[in-house]
Amino acid sequence: MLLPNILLTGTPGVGKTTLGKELASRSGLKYINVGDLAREGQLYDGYDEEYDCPILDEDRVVDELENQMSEGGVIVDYHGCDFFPERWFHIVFVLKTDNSILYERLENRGYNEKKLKDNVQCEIFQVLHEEALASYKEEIVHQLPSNKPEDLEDNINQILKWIEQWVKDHSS
Ligand code: DAT
Repeated sequence: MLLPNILLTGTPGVGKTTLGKELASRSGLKYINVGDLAREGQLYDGYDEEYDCPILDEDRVVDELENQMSEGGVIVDYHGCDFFPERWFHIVFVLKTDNSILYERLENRGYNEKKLKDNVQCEIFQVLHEEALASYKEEIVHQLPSNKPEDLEDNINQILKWIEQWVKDHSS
């Protein structure tokens, strides 16, 4: 059976991992967290002193994922989306969280003041939405609210329906 590939993107803390894992368990699609994949494979290219984090080696990440992506049925989670091949994804969801809620979530993660401010600004300026629109066809990019548990439930149900329809449309 042919299955679609889904990209979940958005500022850190908006709920990509929470949605991705739940969606995978309910749909049977495979969940891949690019941050975890990079950590496990040490797919890094240097270190960013300002943000105190390793720099992703985007080419190696793409190489690592290529085979699975061409098979289909993968949910990818990452707070960036401009370096993935456009052809990989059948749909792109950009999660959105209100500033005050996001601030609290990132504070709970123990982010320092600069990282907190930069990430909340990233959300205010809709950086990931712009990046998604610049990288994929407008008609496959959708924003999803991600503030409260009911949003999570709604998003899961909406995406499950979309997957079901996609599978129907692509079975012959
Ligand atoms: P991300 O993967 O985008 O960094 P996450 O899934 O780790 O985000 O979620 C960050 C925190 O927010 C985590 O404590 C779970 C919580 N959260 C996620 N989605 C939520 C929602 N719809 N309602 C309430 N809390 C949510």
